[in-house]
Amino acid sequence: EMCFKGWRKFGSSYYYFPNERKNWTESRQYCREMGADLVIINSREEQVRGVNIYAWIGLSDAQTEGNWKWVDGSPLTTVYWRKGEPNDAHKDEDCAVYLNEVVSLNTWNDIPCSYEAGWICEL
Ligand code: 2F8
Ligand code: CA
Repeated sequence: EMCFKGWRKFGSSYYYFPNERKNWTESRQYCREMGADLVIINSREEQVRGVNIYAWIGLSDAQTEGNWKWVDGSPLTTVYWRKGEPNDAHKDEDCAVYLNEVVSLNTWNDIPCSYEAGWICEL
């Protein structure tokens, strides 16, 4: 079975949690250079994997404000925004991060795409 060093297998996908911080575009580029992309969360099983720092997911509304799309263009089937999110704070929050939430499955927040965060690749 194919297995990349440092990647973790859950279900039918492999995930990578780099120990660095980059903005959303650079994070996505990092994943793509390995033939992967930022994670697309489309099941409850995928959503429960915890990370304890902000980590970019493959979700953005940079193209059209309020129209959140996954990096592969697929529609949101499962939605796990934190309470009150997405709020486009300061009208400048077009990229989504995941932050583990102990008491709730709802872990997503929108923040500025230029912010330096961790990220999750999926292959
Ligand atoms: O209260 C929610 C709010 O908290 C922060 O802003 C103060 C977040 N910003 C960053 O983490 C950069 C907002 O995105 C979030 O909506
Ligand atoms: Ca927000």
